[in-house]
Amino acid sequence: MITDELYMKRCLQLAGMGAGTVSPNPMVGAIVVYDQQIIGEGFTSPYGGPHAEVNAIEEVIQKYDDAEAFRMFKDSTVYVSLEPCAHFGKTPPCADMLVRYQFRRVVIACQDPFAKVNGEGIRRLESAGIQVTVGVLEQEAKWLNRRFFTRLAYHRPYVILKWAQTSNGFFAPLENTQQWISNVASKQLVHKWRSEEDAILIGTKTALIDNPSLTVRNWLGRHPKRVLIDKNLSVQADAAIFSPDIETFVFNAKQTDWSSHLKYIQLENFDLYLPQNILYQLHLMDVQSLIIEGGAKTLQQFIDAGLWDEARIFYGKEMWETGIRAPQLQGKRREQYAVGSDLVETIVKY
Ligand code: AOF
Ligand code: ZN
Repeated sequence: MITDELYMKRCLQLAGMGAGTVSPNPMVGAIVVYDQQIIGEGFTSPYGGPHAEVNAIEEVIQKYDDAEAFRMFKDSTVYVSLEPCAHFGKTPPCADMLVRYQFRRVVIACQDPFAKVNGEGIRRLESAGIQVTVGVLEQEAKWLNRRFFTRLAYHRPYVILKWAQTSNGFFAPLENTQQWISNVASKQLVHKWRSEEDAILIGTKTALIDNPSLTVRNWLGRHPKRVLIDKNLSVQADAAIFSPDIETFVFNAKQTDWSSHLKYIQLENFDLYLPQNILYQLHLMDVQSLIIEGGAKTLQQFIDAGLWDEARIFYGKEMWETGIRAPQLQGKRREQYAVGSDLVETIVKY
């Protein structure tokens, strides 16, 4: 006997296939189950495209003729990892479509907090006489879409801090150098991480010293938008972060200028509430997640403001006598794993 949880697990797997392409939409997975068999699977199409439920149902319609599909739907259950939408956005309401096909039952992992949905999808299904179950693998579904839920709850992007340090807690041996992630597997992992977030941020010093391009090269995926903190515009035009293929947002105290791929955003009272102001501006641009790759000062500013959700730390084997101390973080969950020759730790704040 296949349980609701097992079917929902498949929905979460399908949802994850939209990672890096659906934002700022949530990643959603859906399946159609008839006579204990999955007859259609779908996940959210790249941003602006059809929702998961539409793709799952479309797969069934492709396989059977219309009359046959319609007959099966009346005895089928739809499993979906987020409440079906009830609004006309870029696509028509999924809840209305499920009602139209007269599905017998709909199982939902969690409610959609988006103001235009927020329980209305569930109400529509129920008032049409469809049997609805809500809350199957709810925590897992919320974790998967933590970026989406953070945006709706706090009106800011989900923030991931990333850095490398020595095993004895040094971030850099002295001013103007940095601990490098050297092994191939770790580098690839970092590029995969970049491809999963909407934007990537560094501070002035990191741009000047490391000259990173912040692109995704060792993994197949989209480049995040690049964000640079550069109060006095001291990073030169030929810096790798300014390469013309990708947009770069430069938060500074001097000018606003959107005329090229370099978008300069001037902040008044630059040093006052800097992390808050940056996150708010990014939120207005639909940036739903941000990975911060240093350096020490930038990371510390976000930590001091309490504006982080997750940290991913690489521990190298070196032991230095002195240097710049890496940040210390308190989190509710900590997990460690080995990658290549490195140890990686994930700290989740809540
Ligand atoms: C679903 N299934 O697969 C997703 C949903 O502009 P639209 O039409 O794409 O709507 C975007 C909103 O729809 C988004 O903010 C979220 O509330 C919901 N996403 N809903 O039924 C899906 N991705
Ligand atoms: Zn929908």
